[in-house]
Parts: sequence; C-alpha cells; structure tokens
Amino acid sequence: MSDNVFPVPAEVASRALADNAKYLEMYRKSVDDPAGFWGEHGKRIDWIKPFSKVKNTSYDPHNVSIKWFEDGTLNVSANCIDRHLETRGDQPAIIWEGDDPADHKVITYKDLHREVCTFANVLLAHGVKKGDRVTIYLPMIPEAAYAMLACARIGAVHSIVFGGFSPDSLAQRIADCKSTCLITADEGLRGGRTVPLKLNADRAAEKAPVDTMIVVKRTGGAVAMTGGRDVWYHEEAAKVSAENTPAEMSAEDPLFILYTSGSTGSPKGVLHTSGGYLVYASMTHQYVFDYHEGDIYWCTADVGWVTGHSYIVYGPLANGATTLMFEGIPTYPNAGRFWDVVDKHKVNIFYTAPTAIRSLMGAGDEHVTRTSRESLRLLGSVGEPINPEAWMWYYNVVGDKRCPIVDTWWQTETGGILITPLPGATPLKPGSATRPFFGVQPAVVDAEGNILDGATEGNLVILDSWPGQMRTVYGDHDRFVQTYFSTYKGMYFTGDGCRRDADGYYWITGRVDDVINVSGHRMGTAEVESALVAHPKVSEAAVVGYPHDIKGQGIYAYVTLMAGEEPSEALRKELVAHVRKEIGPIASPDLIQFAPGLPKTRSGKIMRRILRKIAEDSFENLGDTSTLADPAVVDDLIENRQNRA
Ligand code: 6R9
Repeated sequence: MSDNVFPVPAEVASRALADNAKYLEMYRKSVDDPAGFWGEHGKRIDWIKPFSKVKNTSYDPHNVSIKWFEDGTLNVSANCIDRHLETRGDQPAIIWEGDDPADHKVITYKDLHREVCTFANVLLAHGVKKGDRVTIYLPMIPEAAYAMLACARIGAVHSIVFGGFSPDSLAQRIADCKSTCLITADEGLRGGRTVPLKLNADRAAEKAPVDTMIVVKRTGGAVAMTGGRDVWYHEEAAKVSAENTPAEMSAEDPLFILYTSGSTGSPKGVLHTSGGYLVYASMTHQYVFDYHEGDIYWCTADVGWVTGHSYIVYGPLANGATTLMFEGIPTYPNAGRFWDVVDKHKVNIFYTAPTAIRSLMGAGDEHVTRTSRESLRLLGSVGEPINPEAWMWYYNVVGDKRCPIVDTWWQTETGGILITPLPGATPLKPGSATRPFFGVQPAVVDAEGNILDGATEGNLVILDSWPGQMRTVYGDHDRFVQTYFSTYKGMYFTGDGCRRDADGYYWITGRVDDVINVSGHRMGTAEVESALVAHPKVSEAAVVGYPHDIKGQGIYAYVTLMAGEEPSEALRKELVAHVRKEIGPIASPDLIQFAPGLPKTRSGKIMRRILRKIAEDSFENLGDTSTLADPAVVDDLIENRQNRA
C-alpha cells in the first residue's frame, strides 16, 4: 500500500472549520465526555421542546438499547426547510440536473417549502398517518426529496427502494414493513433509456398489495392506472393546500427504514430515528466537507442508498446548503458529464464512489481535461475502498492537485460518516479513510475479540454509540442484536476488516463476512444464491466476490445443475437474466462456472475460502483441503475456472 503523505495545504487549513489542533481537542472532548460534547452539538438543530437527556445507550447484548436526546421533540422537515426560510428563502436548496444535459431546474428553499407541504397534504388526504410506512420507488427527480421530506413532515416513516430493484425485491420490502402507500413514477430516465417503474410497481403490488399508489409523471410514457388504488400526483397536488404545519415528533420517533444486505437471510430493514440522526448527518456534512455558506455541493449517489439519504437530502438541507441532485449516469451523453455539470453549476464540493472514478479513469483524461473544474475545492469518496491508483487519478486529473480528497468510511447502519479525513486537519494517505470523526471510537480486534494495540490488522469494531447509529432492525430487534452485538460482546461489529498503521490511520480492507461490494452496492452472497437455486435447472449454487477492475468486486457464481441438465452458453445467459429478474440488474453474476460438485466438508458445509481463491485465480495456495468430503472436486473447479489472468 502507498504511504505517500499529502499534507494539508495552507490555504485549505486557513479557511477550514477545524485544523489539526482543533480536531484533536474536539475529538478528545467527544470521547471523554460524550454527553457534554453532544449536548452542545445537539443544539445545532432546532428543537420544539429542548432535550434534557443526551445519551442513553447500552451495547450489552442482553439489553441493546440506543437513545439520544430522548426527551426532545422536533420536526426533521422543519429543520431542513422552514428554519431557513427567513434567511435564505430565495437561495437554491436543490439544483436538479436531468438526464438530458438540456434539462435542469433550480428549487429555492421557498419552492421546497411549497412542494413539500403540498406533498405532505396529498399523503394526509390519502389517509397516511404518523408512524405509517410509505415505500418510495422513484427515480432521481426532485419529487423523491419532496416525498422523503413530506413523510418526515407528517411523521410517516419512509422506506426508499432503489429504482434498479426488481418487482420481487420491491414486493419483499413493501411486505416486510407493511407499507400501505407506494410512491412511484411512470418511468425513470437514465442514460437516455427508460426504466418501467410503474410496471414494476404494479407487479410488486400483485404480491404485496398497497392501498394507495401515488404516481409522479416523469416521462409521460403510457402506464396502466388501477382505479381505486392509483392516483396521479399532479392531479392530487392540485386539490390540496401548499401550507402544512409540521408534526411534533419525539427524537426517537422513526424517520426512515432502509433495507440493506447482510451475510444471511433477507435484507434487513435498518431503522433510523429523528433527532440523533439529523444532528449527526448535519454535523458530519459540515465538518467532513468543510461546508461553508454559499457552497454548491454535489453528491452523485442515488437516494435509494443511505448516501443519498444523509448526504443529498438530510445533512445538506439541515445545513441550509445548496445540494445538487443528478438524474443521469456518469457516461451519458459522454464520459465528461460529471465535469460538464461541475462547470455548469459551479460545483465546489464533489462526492462520488470509487467505481465511478475507475470507470471514468478508463475512458481517458481528455474528457476531464477539456473542462475547467476551477470551482472545485474538495473531492470525496464513499462506498468501497479506493485503490491508490484511482485516488491518484482523482487527485491529479480531476482535482488538478489542488483539492483534498475525503475518503469517507461508513455504512447504512451508521447513518453518517464514521472514519474520514477532515480537509483542514488531516494529512492524506491515498487509500486510507484516516481517522475517526468526533465521538467515534473504533478499535481493531482479533477473532476472539481481543482489542489490538498500535499498528495492527484485524476486524473493525466501534466501542460506543454515536447519535447517527441505527436503532434496530425493523420488526426484529433480536436480529439487530445478533448481527451487530453478538460476535464481539459489548462492541458494535462492522463486518469490515481493517489495518491501522503506525500513525493511527485506518485502512479498510473490505468485508470479512459473506457480503460483497459490487460497484459500491452491498450484496449478500446468500441472496444471489437463493435467486439462482430458485431456477428450475439449478440444484445448488455458491456465490463469491472476485476482484474486478471497475466494479471493485464482481459476482462469481458456481452453479451445480439438476441431474440431466447440460451446461451451455444459452443456459448461462438464462441464469443471468433470471437473477436480474429476481433481484435486479445490480445483482447480475459477472461469471458463472458450471460445477459438477462444490467443495464441502464432511458435515456438508461449503468451503467458501476455496471458492474465493479459485475465483481470484490464485489457487496455488488453497490451504488445507484434507477435510473435504471429496478433494477431487477442487481439480475440476480449477480446470474450469472462469477468471483467467
Ligand atoms: C455508505 C455506504 C457499507 C460498506 C462498508 C464497507 C464499504 C463504504 C467505504 C467502504 C472502504 C470506504 N465502504 N465506504 N470501504 N472505504 N470509504 O457505502 O453504506 O451501502 O451500507 O455499505 O461499504 O465495506 O461496510 P453501505
């Protein structure tokens, strides 16, 4: 790994919210006296009734309970909108850039207020009440943000499902949290192609019925509307008032559910609540991106992922920022789109994922260098480890060696960024997420849970709670405790491996469980396996990740067919199509190997370690295979491996 160090440039330090001395001082206070520290910073948002209690958290596996600011009341939407009206009503809140470069729209805080109040009133008119779950399956259009904030305004709990998920995946998520209302659009538009959202929503609703489906008109494409259930958003909006009084919510009332993949079972409904989440999202947004009044900030994520929740909508809007929302893809109409948009809207802070950087890096520097990018001041990375080559390209070519890169490590579960440089405080090392944010106490443990000191490598845990932490798995608190607090007693287990160097910098090495990270999207190998075995010709499947130049990890599936079925190219295509249909395009296997047998122990456990090695094309050192029931299967697997250098 690279141990190049990039010191903090003097001009970055001079304007920054925190230099190194301030970081160290604030960090010390945050861990020595969490209640004092967060009691002070909790005031950064507006409370209807101020909190008197700050922290009430327990990681004891017999009684995991996480509460922050528990006796305070607030409204998240009022914090993101109403409180800014007086000072910045005419300032852009959202700049929306459409898929078509000719399409953009500026939404001021006043506009946002009107739109969100209207949406809230439409929800109320359709019987959505405080505490009800609303599933949102929308493309990256302003209505996605309006719908989220409208739910927050009336106290409904949103559950966003990424538009790339299949009808089955959508149905599973609607059913799990018992949503009665689904918000979708006629079609999405990405890279010039339409996505049949309403059609998918109809198919999902066959399996998981909803009372109301609210349909936003995006493309005007023909869709079927079911009488008594489906309504057009624009027609309903015309019937209601544009004023709405925000509901008074308790700090620990749920704000949203977001499904994410784990190593086993179906996706988990990660539950975040209102007060602590907003304090943490807004504070990290301000400090990590060194956000200053008037900055134009752009996070390229989709609101279907947690990054879109915390760093397109809630964090930036709570801070009164201008947040850019992009409907399209990085390569349409060409691989210079990101930089054209940066120039068009004079973006100062730009936050994207390593997979996008790697794919643009492959498209050639001229797409970047033909643009000015002089407005850029800071770059960010999230979603997976960034390899030093991609980091250097991002730094040298995109940022013209002027812009610090914040490599931010966090998870759906953490609500906000936990390990990251602060631009004015932290010398950078390409590939390292560097140091913990305020209030975050990371530790590295060995397999037995012993905390390791100094420069070391092991599994990453967090020793105490921070305000943005998830509170439970929706409807399954036992699963929450099992998944995160049972591996290492009294600690939050992240599922990631990491190294800590002699400077105390953290280097995340990737997942140590059966979760893979494909283009920054989390995928449980078990989910892909269960989709594969649902195909009538498949008897068994084992899925592992393998290194992929662009995606970070690719999906490698070993498939054993039913007796009498013959492997063929056609069947391979059929299986890929089948997984896309069952889960969505993001789960498409990159490589499928037909395997007459899988390496199993005598007790029938698949030895994934061996499958991972073969998928990596590094099978010289397979380790001990003597416990295998039939060691000969390994030779066949090696012989027919699909990923050859
Ligand atoms: C925010 C988000 C979480 C998993 C996480 C880790 C990986 C995210 C990273 C990173 C190395 C970074 N991850 N950021 N790995 N460096 N800067 O991505 O949430 O979709 O839940 O994924 O992503 O493995 O555990 P989520």
